[in-house]
Order: sequence, then structure tokens, then C-alpha cells
Amino acid sequence: MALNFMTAEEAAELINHGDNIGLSGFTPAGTAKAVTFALAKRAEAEHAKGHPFQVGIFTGASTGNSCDGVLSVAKAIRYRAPYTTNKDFRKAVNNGEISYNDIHLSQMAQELRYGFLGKVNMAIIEACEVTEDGKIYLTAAGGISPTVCRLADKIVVELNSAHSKESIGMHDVYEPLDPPYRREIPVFKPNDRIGKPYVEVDPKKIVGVVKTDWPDEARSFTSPDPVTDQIGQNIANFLVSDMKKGIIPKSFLPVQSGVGNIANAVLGALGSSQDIPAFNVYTEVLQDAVIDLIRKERVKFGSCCSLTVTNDCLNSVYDDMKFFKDKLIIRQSEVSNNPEVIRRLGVISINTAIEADIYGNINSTHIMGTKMMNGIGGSGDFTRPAYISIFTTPSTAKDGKISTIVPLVAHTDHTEHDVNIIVTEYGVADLRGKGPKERAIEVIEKCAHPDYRPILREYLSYTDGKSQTPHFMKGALALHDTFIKTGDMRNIDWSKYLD
Ligand code: 0RQ
Repeated sequence: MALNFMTAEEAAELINHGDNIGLSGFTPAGTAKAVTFALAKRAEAEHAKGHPFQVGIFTGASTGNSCDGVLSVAKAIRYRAPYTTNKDFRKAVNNGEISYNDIHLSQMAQELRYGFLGKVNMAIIEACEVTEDGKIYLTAAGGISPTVCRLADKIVVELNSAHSKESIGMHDVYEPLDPPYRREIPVFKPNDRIGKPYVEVDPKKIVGVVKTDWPDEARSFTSPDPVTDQIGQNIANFLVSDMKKGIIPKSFLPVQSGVGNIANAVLGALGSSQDIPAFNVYTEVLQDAVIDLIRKERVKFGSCCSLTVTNDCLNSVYDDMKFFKDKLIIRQSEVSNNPEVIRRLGVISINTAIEADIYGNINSTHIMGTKMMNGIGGSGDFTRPAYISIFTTPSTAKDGKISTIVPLVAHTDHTEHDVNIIVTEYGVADLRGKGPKERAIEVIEKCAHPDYRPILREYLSYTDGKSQTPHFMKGALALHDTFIKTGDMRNIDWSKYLD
């Protein structure tokens, strides 16, 4: 069946008010761009005529400005799931304009298949190649592409020449069966291939192919600084010590690390440690630092859901595919982030917190308990099944006005039951094998900023000190309250919260 080439504007005309669109990509890597950009223009034109025009968006993870950004500004999003990092989207969500469903990334595809999220009207899939018999070769991310292609009535392919066809073969496309027919996901080693290198669809469903040349809208991260470097170093030292104790096998274990400059600093520190052998990465987002470590033979293999790298880095991989072909694999998010596989492989998970409490609960998503930052992303997928689950955070935010170590988190994403280790630039709190009262001392003394240690000790002095988890409930969120009222948690006056 001949491919039907069309413009992005023509493809956007095929989308109706109220439709749900399913997108390729995971982070801005591999995300559809041209049709969503045209869709924002279409929504603005419809709104100018007084017509309602909004869609639902299903994706793998965050997208770039050409999707979440322009569509939020155009007020064209009714509902969206899952993770996002876009500032305009964040503003719209926190203004109550968009219904945002912050789902664990590993669960996104299955929730669509189970019918929890409604119909997928159109899939928009970025590809470096598409064939007349319905083979779609994805670009820099696996995401939820095979699922949205299978569920959608129509598929539009963005054939993007900014992604080299040399990358063909990097993907391992696999969709599990659903209960009650589900079996194990047969990934027993990070480099196991279990699927096909392309998404196979009914060619009749491909209603259009839009040619583009649009590089991924990679986010730039602030460069490493002394705080992130120290956090990286603290983690490397901690893991070496666990290896020497025999807790981590001598051959080491696969590592997952989140997104951002702390993740880059952590991997840099692991990579340059003389005591850690070359290791595997089994992660969702693979950043520049890992590509560098593969080149240096410090990382043996990288399994991921997306190459969330700078465009220079991505092109350098495409230019060197002979070298990278047997060292990188891109999977769907329900495989890269699958708790079954993560527990089997013994992955060491390293993610970033917005705040941690003295008992080990983690808030990864909400600022001051109410405003959405980004979302839980894959951090929950990895944390509970991890061999060792680690959370990192600088000890303070906003020039020291906020302590990221607090008596009680203002929103909970990861509970004390799931969190093994908390790391700041000041040290490592090891919560394993400790009850809550011991944990509180460990977290305050090892991780809190010295300005906040007396404040947190004073908090504990107002508790009964005996209960399983001692709290002084009226004061549990007093640091947050003080920041909201005065702009600095250090202005805390506990007497205001005592009866
Ligand atoms: O504010 O942007 O105004 O400067 O939050 O913080 O320190 O720059 O760090 O960009 O790595 O983001 C947790 C949000 C950290 C991210 C989070 C303010 C701080 C700054 C950003 P500014 P930093 P990062 C991988 C796995 C959740 C999901 C996850 C995230 C801004 O890592 O979204 O781990 N993680 N997924 O000043 C008020 C606090 C604050 C605070 C930081 N306690 N109170 N503001 N900030 N702590 C991703 C995927 O799954 C795909």
C-alpha cells in the first residue's frame, strides 16, 4: 500500500476536538513534533472562531516545546498523562486548566490497554523509516509506541531526517500480553533482546506520513557544580563500601539513574571510581554521561527507554553505530521500567527528591505540597523493586531558604518502606535495618544542612520520642508553613505551633 505523504497541517486537520492522541517518545527524545506544533495553531484558529478545541495526550514521558509547550499555551490540552517537564504545561496545571494524571511510566501502556484512560483516536509516531507494509522504525525512544499504534484508529508517521537511518536495529520492540495470559518478560540480562527492531502495524491504519527535519528538543541541564559533584562522590564511595562488605557482588550490579545534572554527576563519579568495575546500565533515560562511559569502556552495556542526550551527542552515536550497535538497546517504557525485570536484575536505583523526611518518605513531585513540579516519572517503577534504592537531593534549595530534609514530607511519592538510602552533599543516610527513631537521627546528622540540624533536633524534642514514628503533628509541616509565610524556613518559631 503506497504511503500517503502530507503536510503537518493536513495531518492536524485529521484530529477532532475531544480526540485523544498517543505519541511516540520518552522525554523530548523521539517525540512527535511537527503535527503537535501544527495542532496548536489549529486549536488557536478554532478558538478564535469561538469553537472549543482540546485533546487528550498520552505519551511515554515528557515531551518538548513543540508538544506540551505550544499546546499548553494554545489551551489545547484537556487531559494529559504521564510525566512532563514543560514550564508552560506546569503553569497551566497549577492554574487548574489541565487535568494531569501522574501515572508511573511503566504502567502507562498497560493502563491504555486495560481501557482505564479511554480511546486512542490517533497515534503520532516519529520514525527514521517507514515501509509500505507497515514497519515503523522508531528514533531515539521506545516509549509507548507499539501500544498506541495498536490501539489507535489512525496513525500518522513523522518521518524525521534529523534521525539517522543508521540507528535501525537499536530498538527492541516488545509488548507483553495482558492478564490472565501474561507471562514473564524474558529479560534476564540487561542486553537480552526479546522483540523486533520495528513497530509492526496494519498499513491501512497509516493515514499519513509527514516528512520533517526537526532535531530532538533536548533540555539543557545546568553544568555540574561542587554540590552535585559531592553527591556523586558520596554515592560512589557508599557503593564501593557496600561492595567491599559483600553486599554488592564484586561484578557489580546494573545501575539506573534519573534525569538531570545530579544523575550526570553520579554516573561520572561511578565511572571514574578505580574500585568499581565496568558495569551495566539498566535505566529509563540514558544521558550524555553514559555515552561517554561506554566509549571509555567503563559502562559495558546501556539498556534504556530513550537516548535523552544533547543533539551533538546523539549525532556522534549515529555516526558511530558500528561501535554502539551491540552496546545500546532502546526498549518500551513498560519493559525498561518493569518492576519484575528490575527486581530480577538487581538494579541499583538512583533518583532525585524534591524533599525527604527524617523517617525516609520522599516527595518527588510537589512543591510545598500542592504545586506540581514534573511528576513521578519512573522513580517509583525503580524504587520499590530496586536491589538498593537511593534518593539524592542537595540539602537545601533556594539559597538555603528551604531545607530539603523536613520533619514530614508535604506530599508522599515514595514511602519509608521503599527507600534505602538518602544522599546529600553532606553525607549518606543508610536507612537499611533501622527503625524510624534511628532513621530520624541518621537522616538529620548525615544529610541535613548544618543550619537546619538544630531546627530538626528541636522538632524531635517536641515529640513523645517513644511512638513508632514520633511526630508533633501540629508542627510536622511548620517548616513549610514558615516558608510560605516568611520566605525562609530558618525563621521557624516552634512556640507558634506548641499549645
Ligand atoms: O528550581 O527551577 O526555579 O531553579 O526545583 O531542582 O535542583 O535544579 O534539580 O532539575 O534535577 O530537578 C526532583 C524536580 C529535581 C526532578 C526534580 C526547586 C529548585 C529548582 C529543580 P528552579 P534542581 P532537577 C527520571 C526519574 C522526579 C521524577 C524522577 C524530578 C527546581 O529530578 O522531576 O525522579 N524528579 N524521575 O530550586 C521548593 C524544594 C525544592 C525546590 C528543589 N524542596 N522546595 N523548590 N526545588 N527542591 C525522569 C523520568 O522518569 C523520565
